[in-house]
Amino acid sequence: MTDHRLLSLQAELPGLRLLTDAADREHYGRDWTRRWTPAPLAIALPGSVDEVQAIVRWANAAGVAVVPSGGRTGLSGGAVAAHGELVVSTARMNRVLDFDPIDRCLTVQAGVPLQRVHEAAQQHGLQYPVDFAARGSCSIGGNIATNAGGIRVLRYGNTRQWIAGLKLVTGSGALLDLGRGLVKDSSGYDLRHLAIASEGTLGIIVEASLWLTEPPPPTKVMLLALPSFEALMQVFAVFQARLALQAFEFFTEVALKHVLAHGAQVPFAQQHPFYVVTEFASDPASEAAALAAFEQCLSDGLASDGVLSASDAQAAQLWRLREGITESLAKYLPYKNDISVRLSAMPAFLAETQALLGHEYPQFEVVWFGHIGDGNLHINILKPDALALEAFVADCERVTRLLADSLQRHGGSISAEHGIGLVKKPYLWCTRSAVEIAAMRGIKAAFDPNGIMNPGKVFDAA
Ligand code: FAD
Ligand code: 2HG
Ligand code: ZN
Repeated sequence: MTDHRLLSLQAELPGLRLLTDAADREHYGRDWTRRWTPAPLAIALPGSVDEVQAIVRWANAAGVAVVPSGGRTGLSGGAVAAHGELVVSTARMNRVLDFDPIDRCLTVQAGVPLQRVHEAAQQHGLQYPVDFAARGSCSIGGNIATNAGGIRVLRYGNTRQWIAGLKLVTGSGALLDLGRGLVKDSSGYDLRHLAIASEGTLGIIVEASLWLTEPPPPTKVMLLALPSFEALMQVFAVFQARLALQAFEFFTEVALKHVLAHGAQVPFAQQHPFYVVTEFASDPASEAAALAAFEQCLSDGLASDGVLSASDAQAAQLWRLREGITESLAKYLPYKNDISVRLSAMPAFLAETQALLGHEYPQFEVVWFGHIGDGNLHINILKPDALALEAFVADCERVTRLLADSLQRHGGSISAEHGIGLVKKPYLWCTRSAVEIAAMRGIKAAFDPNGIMNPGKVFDAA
């Protein structure tokens, strides 16, 4: 290690774990996006809050930018370090610290993977209900920094709803203890909520207290085959009217083709253009209501086939058809859209977007899926092998500009759950007004006066 800045960091914190190998810099310098070439200065792996504070103070003095890094499963480039930044990984801050049965609150360090949070909640007879396919690798700090959603937002809400408190080392190195598990607190601005979805631009989340809830009821999963896109929201309305749903997700035949090629099992003898995975409590009343909803959809021509899970193993198989999509598409370097509109706007928005993408992307394979019950669509555009990444991205950005206009007209969001990062930064205007973006810049300046925290992510400095 010869860089004079790193020598000064090492001198200040002799016990700090620092990585500078090319392989480590490549590994820690990127998330699941593949558009940027990783080029961090080094990777720091602090083991304590004190070390995180000391690193941030050093970074201010040395003028080195800091990229907070969790599991790097992000899909928006938020954890990318491509300009000589110091990556601060929470990988070693991975302990469950406390559980309070009266508050039903689990306190963990930021680097704890989501799946470990699930397991810890279960050990106490409770549940942490935010869940999605990256559970084994993503960190709770990253979940908070992106306000992650997932497959049960319909029933339980997204990460924001479950954060009882968090500790944040701000861009100036101060330690803030926010929320503190209080159910009620009207003492001014709730800074905890500024840290949620801040994507590492205000500071580093080092600890979180999570509200836990009753364990989920035993559930059943139903897979429905649909004849048309137009049927999607109508099927949702039929099911919602008859029973409480835990999840309502959709995908297309094109998505199914990729998950099957990736090892999942064929669900129906025939192919269908659209599919829905829905989950509900397996009590007799809910099951009867779900079957009645299915019958109604069949007789109204809204569904063409369906299967109800007969075991947990079959339920997992059906879930895999939806949850395996992202991994099955990764090799095509997809351009990802993660957009949302209000449910009431969805039918008109769906029709418009289908027409827009059909017109603008005749040459690319377009894969639709997502959390339709939350008004959240994931539309992945697959890069043809023969096309260079730059040309592919340029064409996708041209179309995203049109999509952003449409989102603005429909009052939607350019990022429902993955965050803005680098990928969606050019389109923030379609969801946030100029005044809001100016307010965000002001908030950043208050937390991070020297602009060292994840610069260039979400929005550019003024
Ligand atoms: P990272 O990728 O490491 O970082 C994400 C952002 O948070 C970056 O801006 C980073 O700087 C910042 N950050 C990380 N840790 C901290 C910290 N301690 N303090 C401050 N900032 C920090 N997302 C969903 O919302 N719903 C889904 O259903 C979903 N499914 C997915 C499925 C797959 C297969 C994959 C690969 C990803 C999926 N994601 C999903 C996206 C991703 O998993 C989430 O965004 C997740 O919350 C990121 O967590 P992470 O620890 O990997 O964060
Ligand atoms: C999901 O819902 C994730 O599966 C990933 O949010 C979406 O890969 C995507 O575009
Ligand atoms: Zn999603």
